[in-house]
Amino acid sequence: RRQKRLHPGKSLYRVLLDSVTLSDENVKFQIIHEENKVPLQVEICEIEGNIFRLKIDEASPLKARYKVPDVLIKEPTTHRLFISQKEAGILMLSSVSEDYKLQVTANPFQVELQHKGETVLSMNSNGLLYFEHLQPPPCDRKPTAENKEAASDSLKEKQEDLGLWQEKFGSFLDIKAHGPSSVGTDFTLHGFDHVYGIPQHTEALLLKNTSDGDAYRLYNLDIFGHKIHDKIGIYGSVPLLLAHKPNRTAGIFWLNSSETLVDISTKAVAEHMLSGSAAEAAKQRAVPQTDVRWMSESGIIDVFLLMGPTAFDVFKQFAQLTGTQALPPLFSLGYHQCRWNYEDEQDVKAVDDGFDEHDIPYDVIWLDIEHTDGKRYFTWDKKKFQNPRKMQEHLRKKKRKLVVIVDPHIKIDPTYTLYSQAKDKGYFVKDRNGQDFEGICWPGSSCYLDFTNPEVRKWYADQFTFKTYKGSTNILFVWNDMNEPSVFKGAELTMQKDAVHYNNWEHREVHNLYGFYQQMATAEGLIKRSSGKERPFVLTRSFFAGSQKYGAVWTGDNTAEWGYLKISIPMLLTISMAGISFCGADVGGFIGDPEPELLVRWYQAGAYQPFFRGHSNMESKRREPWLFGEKNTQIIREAIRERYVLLPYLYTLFYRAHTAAEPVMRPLWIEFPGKIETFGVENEYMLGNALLVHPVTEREAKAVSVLLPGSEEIWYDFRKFERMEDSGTLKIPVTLENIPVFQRGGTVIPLKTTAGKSTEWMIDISYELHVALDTEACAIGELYLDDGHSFQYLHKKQFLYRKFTFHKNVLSSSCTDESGKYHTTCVVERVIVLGFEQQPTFVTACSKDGKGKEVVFMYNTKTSALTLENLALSVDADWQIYIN
Ligand code: MIG
Repeated sequence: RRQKRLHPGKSLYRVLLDSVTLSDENVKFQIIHEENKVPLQVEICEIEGNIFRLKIDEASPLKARYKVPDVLIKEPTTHRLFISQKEAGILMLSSVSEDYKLQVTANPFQVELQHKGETVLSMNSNGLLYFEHLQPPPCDRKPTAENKEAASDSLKEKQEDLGLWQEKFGSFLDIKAHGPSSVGTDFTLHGFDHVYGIPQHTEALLLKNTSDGDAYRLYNLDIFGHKIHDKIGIYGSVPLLLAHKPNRTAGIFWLNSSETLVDISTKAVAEHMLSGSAAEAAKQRAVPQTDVRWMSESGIIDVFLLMGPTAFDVFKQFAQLTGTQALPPLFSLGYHQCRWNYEDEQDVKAVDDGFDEHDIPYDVIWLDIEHTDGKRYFTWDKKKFQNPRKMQEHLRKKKRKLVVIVDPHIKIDPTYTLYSQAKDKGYFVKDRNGQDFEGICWPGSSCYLDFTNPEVRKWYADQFTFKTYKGSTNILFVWNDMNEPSVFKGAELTMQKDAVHYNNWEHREVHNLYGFYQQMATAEGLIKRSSGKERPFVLTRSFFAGSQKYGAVWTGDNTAEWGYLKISIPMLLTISMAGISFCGADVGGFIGDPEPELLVRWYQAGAYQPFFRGHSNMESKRREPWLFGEKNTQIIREAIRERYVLLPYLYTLFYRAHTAAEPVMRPLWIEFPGKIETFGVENEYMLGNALLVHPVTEREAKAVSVLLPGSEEIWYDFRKFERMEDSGTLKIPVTLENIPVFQRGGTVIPLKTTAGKSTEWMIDISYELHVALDTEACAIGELYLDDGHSFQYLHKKQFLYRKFTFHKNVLSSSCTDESGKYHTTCVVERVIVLGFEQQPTFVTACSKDGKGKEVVFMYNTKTSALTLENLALSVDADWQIYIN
């Protein structure tokens, strides 16, 4: 409200050019506000890899302001900037390469970032830089004339209205011990009219223009039954915005963990063309422009400008700052069966058996809050789970895993060791009076662990050791819920902003980081219990920039309605673009009961999304995949089996996400950055660079309209292998059996030849390659392989990273990373070449020993698919197949 009183116009900030200093790390100078005269310190630096950082803090604040810790993986490596001009009110900074220039205008203060003469973005060009300097509370102030006036009644009332020192929210009073401390500024993205990112909202892929009062909000909240198309923040926040135009992608990463609002306005501005003749000089061209205004409740301005120039560069730049996706254990890419709740050991066993009886693969069964002794996490309900170890041994024999829920609130109960220990050690968040903050949650009155404290995180991590966590085994993994944090009867169902954390920071400063820290501590705990050997799996509901390092996220309590299936696609794409590849939505919809058709469609979509879990609410009817009649069971089985067969490809994509920050699930525009028709597409997406997936999100659909982008591309039906006649928008007939999936020409996809009961049952199953030829009759693809669960790939380089190339009718398998070694007896059994123009006469395979072997083949003249059978070519060796 206070920031919104500042309207676009001339900024009152001006640069004190005398204060400019230059070092290897940065350029510093002060700016001053014409009215309040409070100097701010500006720091600009160039970070390796086309990133610029701009920090603004008070030059001498009353006390230190909050600077987000632990999100950047390291202090970024900087390049020295050069001052190329400092006169006439302009400070010109150049990068070493001189490709980038930062033009700082002194009065009013503005920064313009140019790349090879093109202005990409500018800051404060709308004059919305806003910075509330810390002040002593009114009662401490010396009675100057100004303050006397401020104390006068009418003004006091006005201040209260603006919530400077306290603010009411319903029946809650937020006392702001440190007074107003809001910060904000605007950016103009020149030539851009497509912007994305800043999850999490139940919103469209393309960010919309906001008007007064409907800014995108970044404030982690537990909103049960959240609405669709709403800009209120839910569960998690990543303050990263991407902007795209055909020849460039850029990103703005606003590193601030307090409540943040983002206003967006896209418009066309008239650009005068430079030209000779007077008549032509009058010509104007409409150039798009997007203005983005960031407003945070507290902290400092610390913003990273990610200059791309491609989307993949932006992803790398963001990962360079916040880390890449953790490589998931392979089992976690299988199917997960969850429910609130699987009641007891018998129920778990019966559901597990049900999957085998119905021949449906799955990897993990989940236990929700009812498995505990009265919502005391790390314990078991002694009646329902009398022998949890035995239950886990049973699952282990079936080569399956267990995930249990562990929430951050701790039941107030002196006989509960976790509570009494944490209480004694002072590990809970405090209220404004210094007492342990008490809130109501599942267990009743609860306290909240202060995960912002490193000592608390260490202690928490230690709770996961097998000795301490009674009844846990190494097939048990963890789910962190309610970590926004959710506080029943709290303001907006979360913790009061004046609660106090480690080092005396108020909750308002750290709010959006709370869940990030819990997942961090949990993941560390799981790694620790295995003495650093095993990869953790932790699912979290709340997240922040960098959460990708710790595991997976899901989109929370969606509803069993078609609209929620539909919106899950842009929601997952947005989370993926914000660095978190391992994401999913509850299959079936959490709240309510899906009609069977919706459930089937949801399984079909989920099978082609990164995190694949069926889940349902306590009040929902049972929903195991075999409860909806033989036909639906059959279709769901098929969808899940397709997922399992596809795992080699998916795992390889996760390796790429882990090592090269490429999102697993990606919007079309990232793969086709020059094709404007893809920029807003959100009803289909790419899985890696090879598969285009179009979930069916309408009831009784007979056909869907699919965009196959790129006039120079060839697309193949993923299941029937036939080449699509055309690219462009096609009407594709659909049945309930499956959803449209296409393979892009020029790619090779590794698959398993069949599915097994779980990922662990599939280790020895042989591989199949789908080689889809492009217009040049070429294709290329990869396979990444390791033990699927340990860190040996990292510490001992125990992995295989293979490349498959098809060129001039030769398919070759070669090594992409010689440093990796991993022994497998697995073979490539079958190869299917799609789009092979004519029937071959003979085919030979040559492995390393040089011996050629004739290959059995089948050629389908109708689809032009060539199938090579019984190959038995080692996965870990070089070989070639010659087609004549
Ligand atoms: O408000 O633990 O989003 O997945 O089943 C309900 C019970 C609390 C919310 C989670 C949901 C979970 C449920 N939890």
